Amino acid sequence: MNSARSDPPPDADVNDDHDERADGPRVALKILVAGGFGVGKTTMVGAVSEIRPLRTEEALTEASVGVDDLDGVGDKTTTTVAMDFGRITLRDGVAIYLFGTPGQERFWFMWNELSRGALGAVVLADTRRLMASFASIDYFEQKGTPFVVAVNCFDDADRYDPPEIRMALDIDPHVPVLLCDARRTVSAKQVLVSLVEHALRLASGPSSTSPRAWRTPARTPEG
Ligand SMILES: Nc1nc2c(ncn2[C@@H]2O[C@H](COP(=O)(O)OP(=O)(O)OP(=O)(O)O)[C@@H](O)[C@H]2O)c(=O)[nH]1
Ligand SMILES: [Mg+2]
Repeated sequence: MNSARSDPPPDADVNDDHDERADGPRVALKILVAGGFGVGKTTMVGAVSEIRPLRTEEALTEASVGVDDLDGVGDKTTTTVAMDFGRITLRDGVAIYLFGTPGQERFWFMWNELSRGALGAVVLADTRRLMASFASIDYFEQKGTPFVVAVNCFDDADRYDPPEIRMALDIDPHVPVLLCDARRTVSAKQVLVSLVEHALRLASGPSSTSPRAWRTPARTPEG
């Protein structure tokens, strides 16, 4: 497997001027960027990372045909086979270590490894293929891991309001549903801040993330 480093995105200027770097961050958090195949996970990690992101992209080959659902992913030619890794330091001395998960079903076994010790997860979704993100939502619900759902607004996708997305994905009222552009640093960073705030709220209040018995379970890495 080739682990390729890629150039930082042109607008990856997050915290270039922050004061914490010399002393290191006071708090380090691990966050996952999950969601279905091709929803923009690698793009989001690259958009916010202040270091050159580690990527494990491999070419989509003929072997994918009939195995992976390639509908609606346009001219995508590569896929994450292990993980993405990036880091962002917030201004208050909080470093976030970002782990992007693989989206293809055959690499789901990585999710258990990657989710160990995570504060929470961003579940990215694409309104053209909402089903692709069901498994991630079920996975974090079952684990009791705090998560937010962030709809990556692709240019050629129909726009829906968060309440419509919440209903379509059958998401609990306490789970934040956001719209974002995974390519944009500011937008992606807002999603991360929302997740940290959500996780802190849950940690300071009574737990309400237990799985709902009546959701038809999707297949997940544990199921
Ligand atoms: N127009 C548009 N294209 C995007 C956006 N986000 C990602 N893309 C493109 O969509 C494709 C898929 O993005 P990736 O970031 O590789 O998706 P992924 O979720 O990591 O994919 P897997 O790891 O294969 O599951 C790439 O060609 C991106 O350039 C977006 O917000 N808008
Ligand atoms: Mg990827």
